[in-house]
Amino acid sequence: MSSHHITLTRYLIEQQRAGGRIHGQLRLLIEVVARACKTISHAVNKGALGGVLGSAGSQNVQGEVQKKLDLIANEVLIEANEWGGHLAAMASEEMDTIYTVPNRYPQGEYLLMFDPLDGSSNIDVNVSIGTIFSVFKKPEDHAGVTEQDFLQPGRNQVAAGYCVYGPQTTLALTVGDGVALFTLDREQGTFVLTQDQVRIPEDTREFAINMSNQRHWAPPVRRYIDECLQGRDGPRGKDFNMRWVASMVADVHRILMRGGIFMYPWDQREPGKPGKLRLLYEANPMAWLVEQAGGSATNGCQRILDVQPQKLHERVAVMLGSKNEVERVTGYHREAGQTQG
Ligand code: AHM
Ligand code: MG
Repeated sequence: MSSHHITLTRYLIEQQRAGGRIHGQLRLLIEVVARACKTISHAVNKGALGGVLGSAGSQNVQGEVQKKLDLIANEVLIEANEWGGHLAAMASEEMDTIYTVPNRYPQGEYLLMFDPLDGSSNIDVNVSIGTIFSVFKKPEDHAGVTEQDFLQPGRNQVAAGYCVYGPQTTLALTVGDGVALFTLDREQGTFVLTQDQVRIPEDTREFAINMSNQRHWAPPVRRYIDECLQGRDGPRGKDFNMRWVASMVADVHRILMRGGIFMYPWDQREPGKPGKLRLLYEANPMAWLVEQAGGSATNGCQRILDVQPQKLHERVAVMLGSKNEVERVTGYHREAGQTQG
């Protein structure tokens, strides 16, 4: 059968059969998340016609203005996931604290974390946005569920992915067996496998960073970007191209498809914050996807997946993508004696 006929359901059933890589409950969880992404995709597509654009007039716990679609996407994910019996609790970039599955539903053993609508600044201008998700198992040593249960290093993830709402709606998924991409077939209403075992080239001539922050960066990041900008006349001996969508999902998707390096480093605008992006909802799932596709992901000093979270909405510096470039910029941090990202 051609790969055009492998639906997400079939892919997951085959993963379940293949040495029990995933459990039936995890399969259900991933399918429910994918179904929620379909609903979000429809809302995104309707745009102004659906009355979903603009600000919701509220702020999240991190002080960011929430858009209507941020809240709609958050609701869709909660409603889809709370009743199935596969989850113990959820945490979201848009909620102050964890959301425990209500008592009226059975409690499962998984924890789901998500950024319901990533790239919020692009919602109203019709540029690609997405949903990012990450799944862990709840520690088994106690009953009930607490915020502490979510503070696990990213290497403990059992599933991670994103759905990008762009010209096509594409779901990227890993359950630890490489990265598979599924495209939403709108006529059929199903996600269809369109690429398996995605590989990120080890070398690249493309970087993604918000250059407007250049004057605030730390010396190792400045050095790396300065050398790229010098092109073939500089120490790198080759010209580089730059892309910045301002939607991490879209930037990471491009890197999965053709390579590149993405960076949102620490900068001195807010010296107390390690970076802009959130460890649990953004950095961890993307880092695992990138590693599963043969790339690397660090905070400049440490592998992202080894960072021990201290709090739910923790932020982290992010450098991910083509292996040799991520290793280079991480090496520049090491040479500069920087030991904390
Ligand atoms: P969000 O989750 O509130 O949308 O913020 C995260 C986004 C990322 O998708 C993107 O890489 C970054 O913020 C863009 O930031 P900036 O506007 O500083 O370029
Ligand atoms: Mg985000």
